[in-house]
Amino acid sequence: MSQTVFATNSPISALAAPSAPRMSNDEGRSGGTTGGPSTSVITKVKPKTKRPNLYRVLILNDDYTPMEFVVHVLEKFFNKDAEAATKIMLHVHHHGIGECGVFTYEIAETKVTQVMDFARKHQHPLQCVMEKK
Ligand code: TYC
Repeated sequence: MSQTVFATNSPISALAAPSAPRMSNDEGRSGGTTGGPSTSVITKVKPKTKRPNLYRVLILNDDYTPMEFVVHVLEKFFNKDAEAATKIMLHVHHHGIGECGVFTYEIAETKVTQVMDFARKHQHPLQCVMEKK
């Protein structure tokens, strides 16, 4: 009687040994009572940490939104100090578009919604978008 024991590739075994080759062990298991042949299967446990997709949040220039409002938006939603916020605002003013920050999908989406809602509430046409990096 032989028994093949397959090592699992479960998250638990991955945690226990992130990259070491693992060999199953069939010693001492039932099913080998006749002393017949036994086999082992070696499985390589692949480290499986995935980097998240990242998204740029961008603001667009327009002719009507006051510069001070854009600076305020950058301070309020993107944690920029006055100097960094002013620099970004002027970049957008001169080049048409500029980066507020880089975030995972859900955070980027939330920032875009927050900025768009805030701009609408104050009746400014400021546009904010996200793009995959
Ligand atoms: N161009 C605007 C003005 O002259 C200022 C501005 C800057 C607007 C950046 C939007 O994303 C923007 N008042």
